Amino acid sequence: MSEAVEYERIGDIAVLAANNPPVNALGVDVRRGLLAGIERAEAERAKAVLIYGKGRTYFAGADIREFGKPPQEPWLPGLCDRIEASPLLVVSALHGTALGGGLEVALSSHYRIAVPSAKVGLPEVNLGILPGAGGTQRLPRVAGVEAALDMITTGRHVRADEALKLGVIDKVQDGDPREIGLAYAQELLDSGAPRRAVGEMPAPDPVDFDAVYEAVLKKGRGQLSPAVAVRAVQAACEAPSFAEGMARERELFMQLMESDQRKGLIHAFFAERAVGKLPELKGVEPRPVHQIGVIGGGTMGAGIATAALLAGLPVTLLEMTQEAAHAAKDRIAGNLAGALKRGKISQQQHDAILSGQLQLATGYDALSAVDLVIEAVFEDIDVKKQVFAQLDAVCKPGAVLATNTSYLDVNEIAAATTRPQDVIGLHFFSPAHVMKLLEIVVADKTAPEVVATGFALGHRLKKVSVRAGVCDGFIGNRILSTYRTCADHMVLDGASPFQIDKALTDFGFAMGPFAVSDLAGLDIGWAVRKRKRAEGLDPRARDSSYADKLCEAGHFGQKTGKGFYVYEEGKRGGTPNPEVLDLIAADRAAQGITPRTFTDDEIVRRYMVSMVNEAAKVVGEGIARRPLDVDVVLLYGYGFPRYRGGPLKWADLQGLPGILDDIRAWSAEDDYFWQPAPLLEKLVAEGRSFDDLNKDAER
Ligand code: T1G
Repeated sequence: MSEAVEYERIGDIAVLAANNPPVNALGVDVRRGLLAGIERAEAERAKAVLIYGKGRTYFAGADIREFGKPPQEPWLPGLCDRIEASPLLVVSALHGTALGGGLEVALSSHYRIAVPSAKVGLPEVNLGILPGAGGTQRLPRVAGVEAALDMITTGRHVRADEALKLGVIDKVQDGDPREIGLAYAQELLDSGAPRRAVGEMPAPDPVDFDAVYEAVLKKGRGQLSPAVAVRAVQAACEAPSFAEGMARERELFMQLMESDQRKGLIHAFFAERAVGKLPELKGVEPRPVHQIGVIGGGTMGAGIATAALLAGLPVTLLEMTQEAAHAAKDRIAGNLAGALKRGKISQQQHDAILSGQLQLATGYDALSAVDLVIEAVFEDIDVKKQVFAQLDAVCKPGAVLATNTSYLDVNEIAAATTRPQDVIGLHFFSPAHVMKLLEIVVADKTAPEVVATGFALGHRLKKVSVRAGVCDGFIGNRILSTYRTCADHMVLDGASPFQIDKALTDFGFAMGPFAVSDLAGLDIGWAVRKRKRAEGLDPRARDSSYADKLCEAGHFGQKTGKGFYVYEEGKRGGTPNPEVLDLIAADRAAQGITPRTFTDDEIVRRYMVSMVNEAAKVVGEGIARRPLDVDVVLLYGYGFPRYRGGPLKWADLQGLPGILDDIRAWSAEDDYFWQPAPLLEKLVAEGRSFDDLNKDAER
């Protein structure tokens, strides 16, 4: 008997305890252990079997690391059928997160008990697949079709009390899972409770599956798994037998298993967990952070303060005047009111934050005792350097001095202090209390424990933190600037900004680049263009003026009601602004450009290839440690469609040689913009992929 499942006999009950940390994933050893345990219990004439998980959780699903490898017996669907078919009474006791194949094992048990804090779910669609061990057939039989469709197409984790109401579990009781499981199994034996095979329950009543399918497909914005899962649940209602329903589920499961979307989503799952693991931080202890300071109470400063307050940290917010400090407090109160409304905090927590946890100040001395300061003042290098000189004077030794700049030189800011080793960039994304991404910008002299402190703070604020080196725009904004420029070039050459936005939302982006600019404010891009022109543009760089003209007319996007789109009060989204097309036509004429047509495919290809090429430069220069770091930044900060895994995962799935060929072909028309990244050329020459680099980094 493998130690992945321990066998014990308590009276009439055989106890199978899963012991496969960290999350009792149903890897081959666990599956073999369960099968052997059931067979032994039957051979030793037990009357009942209890299945539970040791450690922090019941089974959290199939072992995702086994995906794509040759499957090993016993397969999970067959194992679930075997558990269900056992003549013994099988009981599962759930704690932690019973997810995916884990809930499927529980549903193949005859009875389920759970501790109140347990959660259950079938989140397979979030991995680009669907429940493949009977979940789409058994869940509708216990919870009904509507509830099953909701759980399966959303993948949401359902709390024990709701699961009880839905009939997914039979009893909720606090205590140790082994103890409550044993007591419940004995109670069922004593009461002569019958075996209750879910698979033998009648097929549930159907719903209008075509309508559900269309609605789910639309909501997925191109992601297929939730919609395909609807067809599997449909089989639970329409298949002539349970076994044929299972066969249909398997067929659809295998289709999705072969899909690029599955590869993209699994990559995203592991990439977001890998970004926090940096070899250089192994064994490096972060500095303790018990209270923090935030300088600047504008949108970003207030958002950062809110994120820290929501994580339970006392915050001292510094502004130049009382008036500005109170305006900052109002912004924070607005953010907290939103969190209260979304049920993220209780009224009590809300009040405690505003009546004590948050302190306002107008003098730097107020920051003398904090463990970490985050500066979020106006994006001007001289202003930043003055602020850091002041922090250097007042902050205690060992305090971490962080800047929230989104592109300025962190080395130059650090040099304005006598302790550059304590300076780091913590680049939050707006709104900072909502957006999960945090770029941790490591300057040349930043000490390892200061980097570790940045990651520890990111974890505490529930952020996905990614290490970035110092360059203009770090990882995200640098790559954004390139694919945004590519979009501008396509507009100059004949494409309409509205066609570009549509092509990229069809590709899966939440919004197209021009709608995003309207949301962020066109004045931001205008300031960047003016800064770059002032620094001196390379004469070979193409430039455009249509967006400047829009700004000169006072149109900054959503905040002024007009930009690339026109926004009406109370209406979602905008309608294309026809004035933009006139400005573009004038810009083309002024540059002597004869416009041509672009297909949506060409638009997406050029946009994506420009993104991949710049991303390869970012990795090649070491600004990003691994390709997966870039993928996570684009996924969490730039609305990149998750089911495509990120730009470099997309590139691998597309094939790097074809991408390099395109760049070389397009450099014939613009050899300044389309300069192939040396790393890309190297990988193609070696026949390797970005994923190979990710694997190298693990070694
Ligand atoms: N397989 C392999 N490793 C897993 C895993 C899994 N299912 N789940 C988690 N891990 C690893 C994870 O990579 C990390 O490793 C460590 O466990 C802790 O995870 C037929 C086929 C359970 C809610 O989708 O949602 O069943 O980084 O950092 O924040 O229908 O992990 O430490 O090396 O995330 O407390 C369906 C996926 C599978 C659940 C815990 N199941 N996991 O969250 O910790 S498909 C899922 C989670 C399936 C069947 C199909 C979360 C969690 P490392 P963590 P956490």
